[in-house]
Amino acid sequence: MGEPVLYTVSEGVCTITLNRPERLNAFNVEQHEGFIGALKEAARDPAVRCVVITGAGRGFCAGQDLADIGNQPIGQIVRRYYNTWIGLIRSLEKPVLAAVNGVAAGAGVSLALACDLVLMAESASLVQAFVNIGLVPDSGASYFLPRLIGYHKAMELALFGDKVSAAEAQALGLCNRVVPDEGFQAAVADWAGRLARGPRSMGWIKRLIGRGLERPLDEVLELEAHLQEAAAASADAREGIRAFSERRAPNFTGR
Ligand code: T3D
Repeated sequence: MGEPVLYTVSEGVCTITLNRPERLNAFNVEQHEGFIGALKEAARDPAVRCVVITGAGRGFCAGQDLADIGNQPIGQIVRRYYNTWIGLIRSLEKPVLAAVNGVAAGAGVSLALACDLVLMAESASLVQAFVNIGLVPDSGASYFLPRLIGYHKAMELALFGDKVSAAEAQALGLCNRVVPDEGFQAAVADWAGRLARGPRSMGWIKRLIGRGLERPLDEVLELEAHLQEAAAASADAREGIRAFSERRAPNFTGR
């Protein structure tokens, strides 16, 4: 068995691959630790301009490894690992793209929903599997689901635990795009490349849209003013405005 998490950086795109394909990339402690380390490194490394999270083999992530459950108190595992990586994805000031190459279940769905953009391969699917084994949604599922699709649909998925096809996920608003399997890697590379060539303000846009969901209008207006000052002072904003007046495409550097 190889490393449970693979990490590469190329042309500004960091790709983090969950790599336990024989278990559909379900999380054990080693995979949690590798994933948390990878997210911290992606946040720290200035060469990383966007992050792609995907799975090896035919699955994206099947949530908790059920062969590994019960070795530690569940609340402790959820707080120490799942909650930590969900927080890291949300606070990472770089766009994070979930490339859902195959089935996602339980916390694997939460992982996709925590990302900023979600691309699904046509054959991929999502399963709110918690109820099927007598558990409750975790890793932010109860936060993301009703916000994305409303209370009743969230309840339907969470109470019945049925498989949702990629096409249905898109119709519900659980992913941005569905791509035919054969074109999936190219579509992921296209979006990741665009994000990696984007300006520094992309990270601040992520912070703003996230706060816009949660905070009252007056606070968000103030945060917009504050971050607009920061954005306007960035090298990328200077380049963007110069490029506009020179009628050419901007060359952003992420600073
Ligand atoms: O512990 C805590 O801290 C609590 C935290 C909980 C967070 C959670 O995520 S709870 C939810 C855990 N996940 C599940 O309940 C999902 C279980 N898996 C499934 O329901 C199905 O496998 C799928 C719907 C994901 C895929 O179905 P299918 O038919 O495409 O594949 P399969 O044949 O069921 O699975 C393929 C293999 O992966 C199989 O192994 P085998 O027989 O080839 O040796 C299967 O056992 C293994 N596998 C799939 N999911 C898991 C798993 N092994 C361990 N843990 C899994 N979650």
